Amino acid sequence: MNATQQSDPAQTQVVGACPHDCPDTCSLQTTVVGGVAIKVQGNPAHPHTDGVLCTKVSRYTERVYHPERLLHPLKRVGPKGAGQFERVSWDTALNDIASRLKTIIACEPNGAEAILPYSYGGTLGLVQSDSMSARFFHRLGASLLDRTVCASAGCKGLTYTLGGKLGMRVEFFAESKLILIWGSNSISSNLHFWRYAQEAKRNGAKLICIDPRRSETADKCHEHIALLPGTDGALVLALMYELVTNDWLDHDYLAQYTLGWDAMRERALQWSPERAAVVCGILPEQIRSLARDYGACASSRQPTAIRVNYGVQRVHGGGNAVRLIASLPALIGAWRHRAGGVLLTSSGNFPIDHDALERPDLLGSRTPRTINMSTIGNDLLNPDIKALMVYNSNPVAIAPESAKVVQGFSREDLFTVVLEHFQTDTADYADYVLPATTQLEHWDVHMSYGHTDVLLNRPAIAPLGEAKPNTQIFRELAQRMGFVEPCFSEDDMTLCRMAYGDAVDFEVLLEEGFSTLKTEPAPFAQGNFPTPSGKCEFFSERLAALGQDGLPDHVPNHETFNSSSTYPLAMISPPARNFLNSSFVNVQSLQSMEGDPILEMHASDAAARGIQNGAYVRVFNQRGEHVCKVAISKRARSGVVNGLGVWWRKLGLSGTNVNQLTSQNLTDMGNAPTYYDCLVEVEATPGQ
Ligand SMILES: Nc1nc2c(c(=O)[nH]1)N[C@H]1C(S)=C(S)[C@@H](COP(=O)(O)OP(=O)(O)OC[C@H]3O[C@@H](n4cnc5c(=O)[nH]c(N)nc54)[C@H](O)[C@@H]3O)O[C@H]1N2
Ligand SMILES: Nc1nc2c(c(=O)[nH]1)N[C@H]1C(S)=C(S)[C@@H](COP(=O)(O)OP(=O)(O)OC[C@H]3O[C@@H](n4cnc5c(=O)[nH]c(N)nc54)[C@H](O)[C@@H]3O)O[C@H]1N2
Ligand code: SF4
Ligand SMILES: [Mo]
Repeated sequence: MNATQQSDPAQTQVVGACPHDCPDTCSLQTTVVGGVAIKVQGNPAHPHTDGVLCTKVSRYTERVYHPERLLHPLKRVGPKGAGQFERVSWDTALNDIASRLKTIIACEPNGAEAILPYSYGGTLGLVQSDSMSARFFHRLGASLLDRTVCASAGCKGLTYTLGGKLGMRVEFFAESKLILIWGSNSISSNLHFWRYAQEAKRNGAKLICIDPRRSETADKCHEHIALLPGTDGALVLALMYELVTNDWLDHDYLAQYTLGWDAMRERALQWSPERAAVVCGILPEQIRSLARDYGACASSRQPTAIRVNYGVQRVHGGGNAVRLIASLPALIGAWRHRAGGVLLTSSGNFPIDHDALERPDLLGSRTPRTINMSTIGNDLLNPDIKALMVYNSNPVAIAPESAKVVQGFSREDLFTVVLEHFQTDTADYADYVLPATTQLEHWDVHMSYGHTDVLLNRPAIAPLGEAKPNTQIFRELAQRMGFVEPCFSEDDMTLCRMAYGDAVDFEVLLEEGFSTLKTEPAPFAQGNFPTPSGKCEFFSERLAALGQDGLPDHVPNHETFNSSSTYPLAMISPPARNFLNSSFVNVQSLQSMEGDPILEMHASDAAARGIQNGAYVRVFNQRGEHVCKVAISKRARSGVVNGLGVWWRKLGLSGTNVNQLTSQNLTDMGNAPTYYDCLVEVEATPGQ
């Protein structure tokens, strides 16, 4: 089918791409009647999507035509946070924003560095995320943002060990005989991988889930290992111990294609299953059995695969945990088979021309400071940040340690502009809120971090109200700032073509809507790791040169689980299935499916506190408190509570969400947040 097809003249099918921060990057097919999108479905012609979308995006029209969609620029008229705004024209808003920015630049000793962009994964489109916006901020000389809030610990770990953000191709999981699903609730957050895993299961594969939570995915696996959060490193070291002591190793692979094996083996031999079991809160026999399954591959040459996801790296030792997990396939030579190895992210395959899109050359000789988005709570306490421009993100809801974040956003001397679809928790603190288009209303081009296809998004409908694409908003602001460089007048189609340059045939994208990158089926079958040594690096010279441990190790949590401490429960806050981070929380049908903000709790932990199923509880620690409804459930193991996230604060039970409790402590690598490294106590609220 053509990317835009009209069989019935009144009805058009438009092929697009899902913009959300999800590894699946589905191909969308939108049915448009009389200029109105009536249905968004999965494109049956795109193999990974296979005609299926998740529940959230199959309701995308509810989000696009939501009665509370922002359709006009707004100016704040009440106190920050109160959400009182009045409608203004685009001219008024943009002229005022430009003049405020000019004043800040002129008054500040550090000029434009007082301006900070803040953006993340509202859309993963290469054009609507960082093209015109990046050019604008580079031209200004604004502070740079370190975009660490999700994946940087794991990506660093993966890159030190394998050399890049690379791994198995997702479709080959269908041929694997053993799949470890590690820190991933795939049914909820990586549905189209799960479909390949199901195919493998039907062909006799064994599926083992490693996750503190008994997730929907764990329910459907053959085995579930419910370790304590942040103890994956200890588990891997003990697996290595078992692989070594039983000689379930591919000696040839280790000798030819790895670096630092002798030292790695010595370290692993410090970790008997008994020792690791105490740290992980599981039984030694569970570790032995997992090692037997994994090691069986070395002798039988059966393809053995690991789907590790970002859930393992939101703790202090997240980078080291990913280094250790990514090392495992080399021990048994799993990389020899295309259906063996590990996949965390496939994003390193995409030949994106970031320099053309983002134009860092516009900085000239200036070297602005870099601000870490994960510590925005602390960063904003610095009065040197005078203006904040937020797009594609909802930091007041998603950043850790919300009390500090709210305090920063409340600063009277901070000028805040938010580009949004909705009046989010963050938009409530804006001086100006600017209405942005959704994926059905703009052009974009996409990569994926879960498969290897490039996708094009065609607009299906005209922009609603006065909404404009992010690119257009920054173009118009650039004009008002007096930026005359030709790159500020390039249109979205030019930017779409520029994203991959000659590396991808744009005509194929226009015709089909997607195009598959050519990659090696078994990229590391004969080494060829893109590391400095060309080998899988157990030992990293690059880390050692930074004064760090060159070998991966188990790095304990900042907030180590201890049943006798003041805060004796470990809280993790993985995604609620029907939300995507804080997106979709305001879509009524999806919110109804989730009900209230839920805290899953093991029966023994609830009983010890006199808490009944369905009770409203106070979850608290030294950083704050948050009210949730308790679900006494087998999904929680003892000692761990699961606060399903990420609600809008104002739609929760107490005007807060789980991030009221999380800390701004960072990971061992990548300066990322440690959302799942968080101790709390729980008590029934009065009257329960
Ligand atoms: N429905 C839905 N889908 C999503 C998202 C969403 O919010 N909702 N978010 C999207 C985003 S931004 C991302 S980054 C991706 C990936 O998002 P991920 O963060 O990988 O999310 P999950 O797949 O839920 O996997 C996290 C799993 O890790 C488990 N976990 C927590 N701590 C640990 C630990 O210390 N060790 C181990 N082994 N497991 C742990 C949690 O219980 C959970 O089941 O998903 C994307 N997809
Ligand atoms: N406690 C806890 N906190 C977490 C996590 C967790 O597991 N637990 N997960 C973390 C992770 S993995 C991530 S990735 C972050 C995600 O954090 P964010 O990237 O901030 O994601 P969202 O909360 O979905 O907010 C995205 C916002 O962008 C807006 N948006 C979408 N498209 C566009 C557009 O085209 N233009 C503009 N201007 N706006 C648009 C949406 O309306 C939405 O409000 O959250 C992190 N926070
Ligand atoms: S599964 Fe992921 S990529 Fe596919 S429609 Fe849902 S959110 Fe989008
Ligand atoms: Mo994420």
